[in-house]
Amino acid sequence: MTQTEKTMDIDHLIAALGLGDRLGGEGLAVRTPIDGSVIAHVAETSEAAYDAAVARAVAAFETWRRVPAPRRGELVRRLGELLRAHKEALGRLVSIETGKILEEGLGEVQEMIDICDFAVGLSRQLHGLTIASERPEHRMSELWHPLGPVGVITAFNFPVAVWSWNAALALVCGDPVVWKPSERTPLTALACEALARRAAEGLEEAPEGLVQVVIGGRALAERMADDGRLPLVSATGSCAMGRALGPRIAARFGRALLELGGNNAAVVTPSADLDLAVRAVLFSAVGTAGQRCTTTRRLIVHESVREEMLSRLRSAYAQVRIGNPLEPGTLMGPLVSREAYEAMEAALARALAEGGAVDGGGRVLAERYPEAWYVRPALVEMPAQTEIVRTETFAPILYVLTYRELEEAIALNNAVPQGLSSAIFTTDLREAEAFTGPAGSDCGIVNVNTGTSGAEIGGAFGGEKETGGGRESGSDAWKAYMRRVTSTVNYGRGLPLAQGIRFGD
Ligand code: UN1
Repeated sequence: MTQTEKTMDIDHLIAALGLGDRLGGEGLAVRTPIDGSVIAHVAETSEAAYDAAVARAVAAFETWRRVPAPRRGELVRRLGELLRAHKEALGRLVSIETGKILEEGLGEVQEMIDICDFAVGLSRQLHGLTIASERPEHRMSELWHPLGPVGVITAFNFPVAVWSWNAALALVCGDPVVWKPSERTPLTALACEALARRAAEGLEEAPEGLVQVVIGGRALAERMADDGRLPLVSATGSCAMGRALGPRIAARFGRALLELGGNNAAVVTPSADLDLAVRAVLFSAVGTAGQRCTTTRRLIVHESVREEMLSRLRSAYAQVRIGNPLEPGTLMGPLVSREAYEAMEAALARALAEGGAVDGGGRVLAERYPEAWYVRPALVEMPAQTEIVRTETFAPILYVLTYRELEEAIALNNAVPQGLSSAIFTTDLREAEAFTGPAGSDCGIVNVNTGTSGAEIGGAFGGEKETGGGRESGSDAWKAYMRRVTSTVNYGRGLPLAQGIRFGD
């Protein structure tokens, strides 16, 4: 695609998605990783504008929390319809802003549509409990009420889906959303804000300020972490980001929902269906150019199938078409930035120094795209799980380790600081159950015969240890966006006290 074509394409997308009013001027330059060119300028949010945005969210909460939850669901239903109508344009913009292939850009929008559908159903199912009281003529119950404005901080790699997991739930739970997207991907965020605004138009009960985007970097994230008007801050990004923000949120007794790094392993056992395992590992290791928090970064393969698995993987890797993510047939687009490329190169150098055998890596397409960072994915055979293997590098590097006994594989899987996702490839029921059981993988996501990435929205998404412990998206993740009330009602005339205490009678 030539420069002119791409510019026209962007203008067309900006018009189609209705995000024009926040663009232009001297603000932040937004570049596409596809060729490194500047595609737009976006104004950063000043301190005063941020304060005004949160004040609007606080005011919106006053109204929104009184709107019946199924009517709140109507807003999210409308948002889902608009996302359906704009899937092509938004998916394309996701690809342009992140560099992920179009198929994945569209998949990301589908993930948003799915969570909207989920949240609409949820809006009629924010169920509490009835609890047996120990006292006569008493009823105990648990109620769930809206919490307040939610701060959402998202990363470049899933610029809109992760927001939607938070926003769709927050909105039906009665909470306005103040969203700080990655500085690299403000356009898709502004597009979502515009769609959410349109969804609210015509819905009488919806106040202004339910969904607002604020643009900025670390200082803005810290301001949100410190802001007592945001009872919940949901942040997705690196472990370092979580380490910086988590204690600040805790210091004011705010709630943090953290979804941080992953260092996900796939265990390939002697009984594995290798055709399936190769395809699954390829998608999870190479997809999104290794820039998912769920990317497979470690392959723990049984010694008896190691050679077979590796030779099949090598030929699969050789067939991966690397290039412009908007072109049909491309499987791997660029890394997001020069820094990402340098981090990959540094990791490969360290792997070499730690005894690894590196196959792949290195820059490609530099002549065609001098300002962009396309790389070959790397397979790295390691003698042991050394320090670099235990480190998350956001790039398509797959470290290969060997094991003999399943316990050893499970121990290797667990011996990293992160605990997001994991997978085992086996047709042996005992092995599958051992891996998914209480003494198995210590991750939040534990899969059998499917890869570590590409989770559906219906399950709770998140992980343990340095991954941060938060759960977003499906299952009962909605409870994080509400406050729990335990209520005891005495419908008798006496005053029996709990624990049988008699007090002055
Ligand atoms: C992320 O990389 O932060 O499971 C989210 C997956 C996607 C979400 C990844 N559904 O790979």
